[in-house]
Amino acid sequence: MGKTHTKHDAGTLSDKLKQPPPRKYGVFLLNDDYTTMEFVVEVLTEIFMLPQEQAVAVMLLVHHEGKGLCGAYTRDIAQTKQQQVLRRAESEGHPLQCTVEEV
Ligand code: TYC
Repeated sequence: MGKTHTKHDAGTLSDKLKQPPPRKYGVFLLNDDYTTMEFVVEVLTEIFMLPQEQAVAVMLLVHHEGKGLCGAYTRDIAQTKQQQVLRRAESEGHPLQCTVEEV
């Protein structure tokens, strides 16, 4: 490891290849009786960048099963997506809940 690189700093490609792959965190939406289907589809297309058809499929899965995976990311990105969902839901008056867990 070069002198400017710490234990956690995979500076070069060769350093990076020696590191374990980054852990992945899933962002999940939870069902409720009040959030509109339209709003959930909007969240899935605009925050998780799903195509419309896939967004509708995930929304319906959450509606029927109670919980569904929107995407898997590094921890920082997963937590940012969760905050974006919660902030948008609260500002538009929806009780939509969103969780992050290691997958
Ligand atoms: N169950 C909601 C309804 O019938 C729709 C919904 C789907 C809400 C997914 C939240 O994560 C959710 N309006």
